[in-house]
Amino acid sequence: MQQENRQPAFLALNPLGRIPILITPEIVIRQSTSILEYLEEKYPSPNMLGSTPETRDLIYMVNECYVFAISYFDHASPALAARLEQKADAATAFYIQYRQALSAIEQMIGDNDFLCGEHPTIADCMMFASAQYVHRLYGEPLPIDCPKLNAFYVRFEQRPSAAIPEYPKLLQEIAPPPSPLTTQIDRTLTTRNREGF
Ligand SMILES: N[C@@H](CCC(=O)N[C@@H](CS)C(=O)NCC(=O)O)C(=O)O
Repeated sequence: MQQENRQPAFLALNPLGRIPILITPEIVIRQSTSILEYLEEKYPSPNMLGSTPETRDLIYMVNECYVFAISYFDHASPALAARLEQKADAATAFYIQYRQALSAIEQMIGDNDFLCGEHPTIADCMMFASAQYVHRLYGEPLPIDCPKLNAFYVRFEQRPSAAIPEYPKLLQEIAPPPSPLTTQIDRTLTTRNREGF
């Protein structure tokens, strides 16, 4: 990888060295949620921001869920080992939090076409894009104990806007196989669930 996001020119724009980043002649935005909010405010019709506390709660839950997922991969993925000191304990802790957040989302959603009801919101964009990234890049599908989220994923994947002709080869090359760590944690979570965790 070129690691362009670690070069001084990029770090001057975002000291965290993270993507995505939106650069317009007027503004630089460095967080995926605020990028979506900016685009929605610029192109407000149809309204995808949602106006209820429930919608906002779900949007922030989805965001948090994938911060846990990203943090898990930061500590678990061999592809990222050169970038930070990886700790197996941190990987385990973040993976458990990721799975707990997925369970919370599973409980917050219904069986409608979209996560917040009959109309799409940015919660759908964030949830699908993040789940696809975790699935296609890191080989981790959504867990089977989240049937509503899985059904949402399959539905949303059919939408023309969600189609990717081919997953970028470079990304496929850096994707590690599903890690034994995950299997081990899955076993622990299943046992805990049985015991009322
Ligand atoms: N909270 C940030 C998270 C951004 C983030 O962690 N991006 C990851 C990819 S999804 C990244 O830049 N990884 C590459 C790296 O750290 O070098 C957001 O939602 O935009």
